[in-house]
Formats: sequence, structure tokens, C-alpha cells
Amino acid sequence: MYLYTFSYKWQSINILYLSDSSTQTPQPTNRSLDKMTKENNDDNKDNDPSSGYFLGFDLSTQQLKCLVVDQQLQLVHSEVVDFDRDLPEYHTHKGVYFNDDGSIEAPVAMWCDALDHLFAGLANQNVFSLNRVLGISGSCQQHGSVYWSKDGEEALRNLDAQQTLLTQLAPKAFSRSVAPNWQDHSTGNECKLFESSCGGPQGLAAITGSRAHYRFTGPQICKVAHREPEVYANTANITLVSNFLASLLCGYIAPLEEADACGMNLYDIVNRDYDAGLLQNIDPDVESIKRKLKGSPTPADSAGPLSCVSSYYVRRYGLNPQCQVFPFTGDNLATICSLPLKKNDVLVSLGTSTTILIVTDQYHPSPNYHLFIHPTIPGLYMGMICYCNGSLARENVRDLLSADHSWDPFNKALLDSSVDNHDEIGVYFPLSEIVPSVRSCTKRAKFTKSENDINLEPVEQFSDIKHDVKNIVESQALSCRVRISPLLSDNCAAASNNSSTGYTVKFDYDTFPISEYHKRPRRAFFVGGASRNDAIVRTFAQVIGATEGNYKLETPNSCALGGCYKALWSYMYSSGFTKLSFDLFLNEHFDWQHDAEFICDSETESWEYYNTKIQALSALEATLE
Ligand code: XUL
Repeated sequence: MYLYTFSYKWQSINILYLSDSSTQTPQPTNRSLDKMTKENNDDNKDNDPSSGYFLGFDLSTQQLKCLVVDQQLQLVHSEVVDFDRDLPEYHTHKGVYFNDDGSIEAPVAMWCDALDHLFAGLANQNVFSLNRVLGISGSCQQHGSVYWSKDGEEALRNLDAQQTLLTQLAPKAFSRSVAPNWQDHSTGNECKLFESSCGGPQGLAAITGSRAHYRFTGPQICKVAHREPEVYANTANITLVSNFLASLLCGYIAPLEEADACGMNLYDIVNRDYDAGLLQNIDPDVESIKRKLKGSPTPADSAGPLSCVSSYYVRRYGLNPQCQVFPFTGDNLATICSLPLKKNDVLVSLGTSTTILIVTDQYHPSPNYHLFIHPTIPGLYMGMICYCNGSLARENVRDLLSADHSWDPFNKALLDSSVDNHDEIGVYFPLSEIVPSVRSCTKRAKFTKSENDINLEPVEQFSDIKHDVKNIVESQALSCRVRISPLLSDNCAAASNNSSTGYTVKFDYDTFPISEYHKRPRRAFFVGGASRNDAIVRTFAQVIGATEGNYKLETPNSCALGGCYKALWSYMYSSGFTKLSFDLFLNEHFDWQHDAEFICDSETESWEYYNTKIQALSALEATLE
């Protein structure tokens, strides 16, 4: 029996930071070597999940993290390697290199090194036995790409437990020592090529779920192929960060995972295969680039394992030789796996920027957001909307009311029913915005509305800053609401072609009857810094109008936790211990009392009140450049 020291699994408790031996080669101690010899010979080795553990990795920009859960989803242990702090010899800044030519990349050797450091930490704790780990999965930063040399796979298949990953892989396994990072913006030409090859942003979004983005892997690989032809020619395989880490654990180059492959601008989501025309942007020899990508990705909705863990980890750290590695996915995709989300549930991240993740059965692509195949539930997609302006814009207004940056006057104004802004609308974009795609601006207007018509009158200022408080939070929330509408509707495509269904309203690339903007999500989950601000969350909740309640979450580790749950469910499902689908399985075991805090219901009356502002926001956005 192991003593569980954790009571609250969303908190990252008992993280074992590495000692300052970061420059030393990580070694398993005598204790872990003794332990593994004993346990590998232990006859009592079974696959009973009730005494097993499940690892969820998260290879993010700044850290490699691993959480460990038991079968009840209880967090048992966590381990972190922070790149800048624990591996200073790579001289990264926040985990990456900001190169002189403007590109942003991360050293692949550092990630290999970090994995050994992390396992050394796992092998040297006393909370659980690595020999009892039955399944591993995880999440990784999306879009990055790792270039493997012709010797790469062989080096991986022949790992010697007496040596480190670094010494065995870094010198020869990679044709490029650095991986492009999602923050990179150096692929402008390649993005143009991708969009023009298939009829523009809408054409590309229709095929791949997203318009071209600098960070997306297709344009990034294209840049390497065209600007570094020698490197490309010497590259036998290209992995995303997710199947790179899975490959290190499996001991061979694992295929891509399908949900994460949707972040490449290469994958045809409807036909569930790479798009040959898009691949040709990179390499006229489509079969060759397909081979480099290791053929078809593993289907997102298959629960099966990639393989057992490589013997390297069994011999070096005492992992169970039967431990199964399941496909890793992207970090945003893993985040939705950290909760028992169902169709039409929405996760609102109120951070520096605002990000919306929504589970949907509607494939309604738009150049303004991203659609990915859902990583665990067949027939569903994950929609992701990323705004640039979030807390910074709200803080600007806050500071107009409070010299000492207090939220109190802001929150008081936000909930003050005597501040009547029913005929006002504003947009507050101190940074240029992604959704809608416009330059930095602040605009205010008063409006009058007849049944089918809207009359907008621009104003310099409202009568009081308190009105800006209400208008900024409401318009941010309303923007989220109208942009998730097409993903909540069963018939938006049909509705957009049917002019007899009342007057229409345009947002971005969509023109729908007003009724299409009157769809409500099921549940809303709020995360991120501003989710701790009750007034802001309650206002968002009323505007967005979830029909089954609004919840607040503390999610410092949601990506890694999603990886743990994916490993646990995949193991249970593929080994026949459960027949439940991922969401039902998670729902059955999820501790709502501990892990989610109910905030409020969305009142129908207040939700309807915001219906009146939809046209006004559309009209105001139409004036922006
Ligand atoms: C998503 C994206 C980032 C990275 C962060 O498209 O680029 O969220 O996945 O790790």
C-alpha cells in the first residue's frame, strides 16, 4: 500500500523539483536499481488496474511535467523538469531560442535530456512504484516539428539502458537540432502558398479546420523543405512534439496522433487523410513526404496502445515491461480530456488572452477559429477560438477607475443595475485582434433598434467610465457567444442559405438568420486568472447562457491530467475493463465536489436581454478595419 498525500488533485502538490544537479547525467540510484530488479522478478505482477498507476506527460514550452493518477483518478505524484532552471546548459529563455532571424525554436536534445531527468526523479520517490504503471499518455505543445535523421529510428530501437537518451540520440538521431516552436512567426510566405493553393483562407479552413497560421506544422515543414533543402533531404521522419515524446517512450518512431495532426494545415478532416494537394506545397513527391510523416496518423477515437514501453525504461528505471504507451495528443486537446465534457460544453479561459474550447458535433470551419478532431470521442470535434485581447483590455478600463489597480470599483460597476447601458455597445482592442481580424482600436456607439433594423451612432465617450466597465465585459462575452453559435447549431449551413428565416446578421465569414445566434451551450467551465473574479465570470455566464450551469475550475495541470485520464481510460477500454466511452467513464469517476465549483445558472431573462445587442455588435464590427 502507498500512502497518498494528496487530497485535491487540481493542485500541483508535492512537486519534486530537481536538485541543482542539472548539469549531471541523470542516473537511477542503487535504490531504484534494487527496486526494479526485485519488482521485475516479482510473480505478483498483474494487470489489475485497481492497484495500477497511469502517467500523463506534458511537454510544454517551458517544462516537461508528469502527473501520476491511480484508477480512481486521484493524483498520486507529480514531477517537473523546468528547462531554464533545471537544464541551464541549453541557455533557453522560457524554454526556447529567440533567434536573430526572428524564428523561435527549441533544442531537441534538451527534451531528450529532460525525459531522463524526469524519470530519474520518478524512480527516486517513495510514493508509488514505477513497476505498477500500466499506461502512459500525455500532451505536448502543438504544431512543433522534430526532424529525424536516417539513423534516428535505429538509434531509438537500440537504446542501451546504461547510457542516457542524450548521449545516444542527440549526436545522430536528428537531422535538425532544433524544433520550430508554436510562437514562431517566420512562415509568412509559406502561409500565402498554402492558402493560394486551395482557394484562400476559407478553402484551407474547409479542408483542414483552420486557415494558414505561421505556427502550423505544414507551413513550418514547408519552410525547412524550401529554405534548408539539405536538411530536408537528410530527414527520414518528421514528428510532431506529441509523437516525438511517444516515440522516445516506445523506442521506435510512432505515428502521428490524428487530433493533433489537425494542427498542421495538411490533414483533411472530413476525409480523414492527408490532403495530397497541400502536401505538394512541401514536396512534389507526395509519397515521400507521407513516408516521412510515417503514413496515416493513429485514429483519434481508437483506444488501442502504440506498444509497450521501450525496454530502456524497464531496465534503467524499473518500469513494468507490460506498461502500455498510448498515443499522445496536443495540449489544448488534452485539456478537454481533463474534464468529462460532452457535446456543446464550453471551456472559457480568461487569461492574458481569451481562449474558448468547445466540444461540438458540427464541422463548420471558419478562417477565424480552429477545428480539430476530438481526441477521444468519435464523431465529435474540438473548436478553438483564440482572442488576443483579454485581461489587458479589462485592466486598462479598471485602471481608469482605480489608481492602485484595485478590481473593487470595476466589479461594483459591473454588477450595478443602476448603470443602464442597454443602448450602448463598445469594442476595446488595445492589441490588434484575431477575432474579428482587425487592427488595434477602441470604438463606442449608442444604438436604436427596430425589429429588423439597427441604427448605430458612434460616440467618443460614454457618460461615465462605469459604462465602459459593463460594455467591455459584455462585448467580450458576446463576441464569444456569437462565434460559438455555428458550432452549437444543427443547421447553420442550411440556415445560411435560407433567406426566408428572418433577417440575417454577419460575423466574420458567416451570415446567419438572427435565430442561429440564439443557441445556448450546455455547460460553461471558466478557467484562467480572471475566472477568480466573480463579477466578470457571472457577467460572462449570463451573456453566454449555458443551459446546465456555470462552473469554475482550478487547472494548473489540466494538460498533463488530460494525459493521465487518456492513459487510464485507454487502458481500461482496450483491456476490456470498461465498455464506457471516454466522457461517460470520466463522468462516472469525476469528483465534481472537489474538482469543479458551481458558480451560477444563466438566467433565461438576462440571456435574452443580450440577444438585443447581437446586431449592434455586428454593425459596430463592420466599421472596423
Ligand atoms: C495552439 C497553440 C498553443 C500551443 C501551446 O494552437 O499554438 O496553445 O499548443 O503549447
